[in-house]
Amino acid sequence: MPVKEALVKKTLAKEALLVIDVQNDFCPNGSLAVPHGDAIVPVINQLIDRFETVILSQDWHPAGHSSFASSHAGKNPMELIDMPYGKQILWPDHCIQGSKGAEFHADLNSDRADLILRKGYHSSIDSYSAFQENDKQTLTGLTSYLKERGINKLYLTGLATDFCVYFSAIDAVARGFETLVILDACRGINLDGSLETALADMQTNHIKLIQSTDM
Ligand code: VGL
Ligand code: ZN
Repeated sequence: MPVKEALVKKTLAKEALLVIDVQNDFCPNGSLAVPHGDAIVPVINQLIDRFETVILSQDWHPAGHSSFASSHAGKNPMELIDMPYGKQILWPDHCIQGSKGAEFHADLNSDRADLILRKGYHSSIDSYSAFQENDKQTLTGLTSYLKERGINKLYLTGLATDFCVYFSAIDAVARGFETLVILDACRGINLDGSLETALADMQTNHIKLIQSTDM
């Protein structure tokens, strides 16, 4: 790359590391355990050391949340239901506000986070994305936060690749952020091929899929 172009690129890119939902309930022994979810913690900690701006999201549901199968008589986890905003997968109870399961993994270095963004706190709407809830209308405020700070490039990590990381990445790119997903710093749930679908859809949407070892 010519020197001038390199300089322009450097001045224009203001980056942030976004760490999605690295919480006990998504790790082994958690109520919605993602296979090997805890394996990403050391990878993310190394990345945190390299970024000036670090933002963590935290899935944060009230007890009895509408995304829990236990809130719907006769329904089991992983079944689909119709919500006013569309189809919703029902999950085991997870990440209940103030519970041990909702805490970040004990080894995650959360000290350097500028922002801890909680989501999923409205009883009747789930929120996979860190930008907007599943009704695709209710905003979390993250877009404004990032734009006010002049951040235009996002590196996504965390859990789960095919749900909260995926929806956050799709919403990020739709809002004009240059969006990269660091695959070895993510793990997926993979429900009926959801991981493969999510990876393909991210590529279609010009989200770069990279490895931390290539950075
Ligand atoms: C998530 C399902 C339900 C996630 C959160 O963080 O990917 N998945 N709530
Ligand atoms: Zn959740």
